[in-house]
Amino acid sequence: PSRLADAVPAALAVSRASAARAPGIVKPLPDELFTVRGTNAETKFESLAGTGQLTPASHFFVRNHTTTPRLDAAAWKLTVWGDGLTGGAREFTLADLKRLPSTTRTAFVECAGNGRTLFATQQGQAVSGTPWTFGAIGTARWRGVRLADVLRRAGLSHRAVDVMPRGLDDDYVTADGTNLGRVRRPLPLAKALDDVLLAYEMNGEPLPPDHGHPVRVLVPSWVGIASVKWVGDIEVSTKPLYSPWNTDFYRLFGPGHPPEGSTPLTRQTLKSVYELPWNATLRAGERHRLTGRSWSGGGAVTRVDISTDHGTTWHRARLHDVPRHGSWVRWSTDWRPRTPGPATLLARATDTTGRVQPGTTAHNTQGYLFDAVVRHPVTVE
Ligand SMILES: Nc1nc2c(c(=O)[nH]1)N[C@H]1C(S)=C(S)[C@@H](COP(=O)(O)O)O[C@H]1N2
Ligand SMILES: [Mo]
Repeated sequence: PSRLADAVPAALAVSRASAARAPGIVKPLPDELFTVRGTNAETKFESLAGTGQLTPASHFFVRNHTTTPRLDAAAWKLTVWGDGLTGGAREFTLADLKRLPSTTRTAFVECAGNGRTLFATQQGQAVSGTPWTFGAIGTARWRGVRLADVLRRAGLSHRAVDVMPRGLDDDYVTADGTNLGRVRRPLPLAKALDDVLLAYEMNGEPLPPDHGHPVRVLVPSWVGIASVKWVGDIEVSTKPLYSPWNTDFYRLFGPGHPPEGSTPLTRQTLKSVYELPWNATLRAGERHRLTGRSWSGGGAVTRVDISTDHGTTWHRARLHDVPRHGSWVRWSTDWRPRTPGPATLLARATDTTGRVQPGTTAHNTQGYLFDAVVRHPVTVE
């Protein structure tokens, strides 16, 4: 036992002791920050209170189909290949990417299934998939190179229509034993050339192992599956590309949708969440400052309305961030509950496209894109 070990603060020692384990996630997952769900770790939304606009890597949710691979940045290479290139395949090392002009942007990554359990708990509907509450989202400052610059350097043909990044993590085998191969999802060329990054930094540090080290794709405002981690190759094609991640998954299925599902999901939807535990207890007769966050894949959130009387009356929350597309806004509101008993807190966002969160979300069997106003239960004592 060294002096250094003795010097570990008691609080940290306790959180280590109560850290759950997810098979294959590298970073610590202390109970106060994460709920482990299979191979994934969901951020406890209340733990974001006071973290600022950017989610520290220590708090950022992890969605792994398998396990975090340990990749050597010095040996890593990106292969760009396919009939959508004018020449042959091209390889890029990390040093090659870092020699290209860099771009930095703040963007959230949110799983398409974030909020999924609310289909069951708030709407009484059965859905399949990881039972996330609201913590399958984080916002970070990403630095990297524009995918457009890499594709052009690789010799992009004017006939290319789709690109498909693929991860270097293990093949994904479903519960029934079907091997779907490595995680990969096509992106239309128009989006790939617009604002997509090959990111090598998160919040000013090299990408941590769990978030795609050394390089991940970052597709602003789109469902998280588009932001392929640990990218190893990108196919560029003159024909539309398919993978299970844009055919069997990440489409809307169920009544009201064609048998093959909707078109593949692209932009994220609109949500508002309180930074408060579910069933939190609040004292009657005291003034509470309630805080939360709202975001939209469609545009910046410009307005958040609050109701504590089941939607009879609404008032505006104070916004604490400049509304920006692709990011979230923090907000607060003061509440002095008078009578003890159960209460429900509502928050409803509006974005620059004029979209407002609805009262219910149309059902889809895989529970994607929940956007309804959440009825957050609390107890007043
Ligand atoms: N290679 C690879 N990329 C991946 C995944 C994965 O399992 N493997 N999961 C995807 C999904 S479904 C989401 S929601 C995001 C999660 O990113 P994070 O773990 O950095 O929060 O990564 C996406 N990229
Ligand atoms: Mo996801």
